[in-house]
Amino acid sequence: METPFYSVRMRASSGGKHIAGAERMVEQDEVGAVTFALTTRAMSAASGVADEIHCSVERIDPKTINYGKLPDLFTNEVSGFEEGRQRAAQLLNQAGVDLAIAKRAIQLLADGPGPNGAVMSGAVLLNMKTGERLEADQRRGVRVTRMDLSAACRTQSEQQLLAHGLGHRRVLEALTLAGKVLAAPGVVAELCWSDDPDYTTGYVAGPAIGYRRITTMKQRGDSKGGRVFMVDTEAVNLAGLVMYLEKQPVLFNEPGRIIRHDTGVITDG
Ligand code: WAQ
Ligand code: MG
Repeated sequence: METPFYSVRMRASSGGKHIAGAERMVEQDEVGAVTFALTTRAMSAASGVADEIHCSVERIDPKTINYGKLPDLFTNEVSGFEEGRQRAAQLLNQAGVDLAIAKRAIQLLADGPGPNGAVMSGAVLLNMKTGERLEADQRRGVRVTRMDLSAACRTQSEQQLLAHGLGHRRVLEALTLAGKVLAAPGVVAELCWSDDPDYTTGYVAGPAIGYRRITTMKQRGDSKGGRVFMVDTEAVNLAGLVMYLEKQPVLFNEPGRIIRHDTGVITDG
């Protein structure tokens, strides 16, 4: 019998406001340690003292898992957030999104995409042709879950990233999430930057361009951020896409390449 996997998910809130979330997909003997690690992390979240932490463990049938390769990673050094956002618009455009829609996506994150400029706990789904928002709940958005790296791929990827000075856990987490999103039917591009006021690096990712980090997407101290997935609604049915993003287990068993400086060359994978 194949070894079962378990989806371990954590979300923490303070006064009803989402402050932290993370997830892993691991084999049985790691469930205890991972639950401990995620809970500990929620208790020490920089964004506030959690008054509620939910940690869930769910068995995954190994036959339902999709396997894949992580996207290639590139870094764009920019001098400030204005240049960063300009670069993001160009990259989104390279990924296949019209400049006007790309700018709308950037503005959404700059303003805070939730009600009254709030940060969402999940992502915005944006119609890449019309700029129309497609997510059912604009407070929560769509949360991508059930993705991780195989143990061997994690070890390799961690070493690779560390060697390039990219050992911050956010990098591998974002790369993993982007990897699942890029493999989604109908997703043409993703735009992301953190809501953490001290973390200013963001990225643009697309099936055609890989994972393109941009060193500055906002000013330090700015606590807005989020994710926007740009969707070709002619290529996918919305319910199917949301189902894939929220439910389909995806495990990466092959690391991508790390290219220190983005030369603007588009790779084919
Ligand atoms: N599914 C959908 N959206 C999510 C998820 C998820 N699982 N997790 C977070 N988000 C959304 C939500 O709106 C957050 O406010 C926002 O993304 C940012 O999340 O290469 O750390 O975890 O140096 O703060 C990117 C660059 C870092 C990493 C992104 O995002 C690098 C980051 P955070
Ligand atoms: Mg955050």
